[in-house]
Amino acid sequence: MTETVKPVTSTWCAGCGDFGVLAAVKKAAAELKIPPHEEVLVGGIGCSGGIHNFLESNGIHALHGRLLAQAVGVKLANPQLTVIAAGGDGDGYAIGMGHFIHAFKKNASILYIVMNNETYGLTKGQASPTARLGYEGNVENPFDSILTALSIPSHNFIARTFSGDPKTMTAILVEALQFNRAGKGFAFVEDLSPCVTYNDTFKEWREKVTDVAKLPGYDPTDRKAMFRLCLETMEAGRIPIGVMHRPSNGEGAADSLELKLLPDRLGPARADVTLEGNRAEYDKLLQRIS
Ligand SMILES: Cc1ncc(C[n+]2csc(CCOP(=O)(O)OP(=O)(O)O)c2C)c(N)n1
Ligand code: SF4
Ligand SMILES: [Mg+2]
Repeated sequence: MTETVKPVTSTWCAGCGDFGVLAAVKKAAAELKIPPHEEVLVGGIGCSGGIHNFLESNGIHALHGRLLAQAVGVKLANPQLTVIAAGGDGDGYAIGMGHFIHAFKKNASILYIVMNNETYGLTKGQASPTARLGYEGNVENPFDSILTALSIPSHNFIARTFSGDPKTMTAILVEALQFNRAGKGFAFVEDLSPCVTYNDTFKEWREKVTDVAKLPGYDPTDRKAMFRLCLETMEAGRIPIGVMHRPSNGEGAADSLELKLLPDRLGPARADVTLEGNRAEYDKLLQRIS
């Protein structure tokens, strides 16, 4: 390890929900014994997107809303790395919305954590795509990432957690990372992460969160059933949390992007690209074009 991967002191406000995510990512990586040099955090732009600076791992600060493109690129360069993209609701669901939707269908085995605080925290509290009606003059209906994720048929892992329940969050991140490390595809976890400075929803969310696993009809292998369960929970004024989708055993095996493009799991970062190692192919190419 070099000094470049040493964490710096956090710049987040005391009590920010993002601390819960930071702790859960650290615990999940420790539980799975992921060496820091084999983990890559790609952060978005926003308070949440700074998370890679506070962790002992490789990190990239991506362009606003473009962290998924970079995270997928890292995974395809070296599929043996554990790749986590992490950012905010503004980063992922506003400027990054196009990339967000495509990530589910691309299905690269990376984990995407969105710290949803229903506001643009870093730029001092403007309405984001998940902002409720009336927040800072917002007149638009809030966007729901879980309903959107459930509506895209692909072999993904989908969950929602709450920063006020770090134990469950750690367990869900462990499962998501295991899903990725087995090459099963894309894992999306939205964490409800209150911004205590511009939109302190801790108390309200603690009262409203509902673990879907405890509801009748819960079956995370059945998208249609989970869409209905989440929608009904929301219509009852509650916020569904928990694992919303996990493919049933064997379903979607070898459907991940890196397994389809690189079946030997050797991306360019690990493949032999020396002239000596590729002389025969190189000569063939020269013959073709000469
Ligand atoms: C291209 C571009 N547009 C706008 C901005 C200004 N900007 C910085 S962070 C941000 C939104 C942050 O909100 P969110 O992603 O929810 O993160 P949070 O701070 O709430 O964690 C915006 C609009 C920018 N940095 N770059
Ligand atoms: S402004 Fe909000 S989101 Fe940003 S660090 Fe402070 S509490 Fe967290
Ligand atoms: Mg935000």
